[in-house]
Amino acid sequence: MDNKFKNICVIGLGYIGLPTASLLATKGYKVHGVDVTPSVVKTINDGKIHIVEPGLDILVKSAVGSGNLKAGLEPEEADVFIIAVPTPFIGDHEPDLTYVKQAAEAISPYLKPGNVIILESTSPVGTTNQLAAILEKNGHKAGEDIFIAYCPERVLPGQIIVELVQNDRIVGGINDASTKITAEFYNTFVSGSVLETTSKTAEMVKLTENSYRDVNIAFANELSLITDANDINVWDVIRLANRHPRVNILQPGPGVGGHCIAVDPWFIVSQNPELARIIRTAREVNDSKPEWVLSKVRTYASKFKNPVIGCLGLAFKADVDDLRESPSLGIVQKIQQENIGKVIVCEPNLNSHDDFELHSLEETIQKSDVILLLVDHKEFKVLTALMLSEKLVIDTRGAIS
Ligand code: SAJ
Repeated sequence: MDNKFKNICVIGLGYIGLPTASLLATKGYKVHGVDVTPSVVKTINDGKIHIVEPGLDILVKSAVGSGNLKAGLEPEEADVFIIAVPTPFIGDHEPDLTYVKQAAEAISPYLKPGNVIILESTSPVGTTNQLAAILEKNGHKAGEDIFIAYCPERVLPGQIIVELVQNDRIVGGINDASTKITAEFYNTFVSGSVLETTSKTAEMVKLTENSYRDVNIAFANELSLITDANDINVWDVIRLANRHPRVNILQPGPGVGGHCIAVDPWFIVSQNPELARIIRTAREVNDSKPEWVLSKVRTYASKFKNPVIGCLGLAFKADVDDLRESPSLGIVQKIQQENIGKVIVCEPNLNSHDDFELHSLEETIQKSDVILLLVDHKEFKVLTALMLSEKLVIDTRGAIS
């Protein structure tokens, strides 16, 4: 490879770090991946994966097989350091930057002049400057000897491998020199455009993208409550309204899940509590949707002496096995806890679940009085109202034709 970046150290081998590390390894970089969990390190060094994402198994196998990707518990010297660690919230939706700070301390002893340090984790505005401050405190000249930038990950779970290469990237350095050198690095493996800005703007862009989606889903979810109260089919309303050239409403569901859209808008709210009124309300609207679904289940179940409730889907969205922050899982757990009825679960993307025995679609339908469709997995899209004419149906996703 005739570019100045040769060795890459990726901190955090989760949903973003592992695909990124493997992709870079297959592009010819020597990649050292770091994770705090020994079993994750071992799995990857065996050429296997600990998370499910289409195409990732093949990518990791070939990256490890080529000798270009190896994993370890400690960082190593490199030309580029990529930090892709979790940034959850704690308490009253306050961002928790512990893992970013730990990563900064962990790489500090390995940094040399000319190194590029990139933060990809979704972060509150100002985090990249905090990262630079930690490295400064440890004796590095940020922006002069070492270059520091924020480049948010923007990939959609389920399409990570394709979007890692094709998506446009936003690069915001702590100074111009940092922006330029980081953009140069991304241009070596990204086919989309690499757009340059400041670190604070790049941080805000990432939070804006996910908040925009959350607000738009909240609009659809609120609409679903209003139409239901007025005995109007929300899916018809949205389909027909979307035929207007300047209207594009998203789809209602049982709530918003995953580790991104349900989390990131709070970073804006927590930094701007007085100003972020729509963003906060959208979070509240989306977070209250599972309770609305549960009230429907209670009403329908009350029509039977010993109700059996067939729950279709546990994942946070269609065609993935990811249960993190899943409103569907939360709803099914509540039905069970409240003893609203006997629960039968079908989740075609999982082989097993600790709390629930999993059943086939046919068995779930056959044994249930109430059918609660929670996720629009492709396996459920074959269902029609006619097939379920003897059941009471709650279709939170409009998947049943
Ligand atoms: N959802 C709806 N109705 C919709 C669309 C989504 O109820 O019309 C729900 C889904 O069922 C799910 C949640 O929203 O519970 C989030 O799903 P998603 O597919 O909208 O997004 P994620 O969380 O899988 O990925 C998002 C993406 N961000 C945007 O589309 C702006 C992705 O590009 C980001 O990289 C990712 O967050 C992230 O890591 O931040």
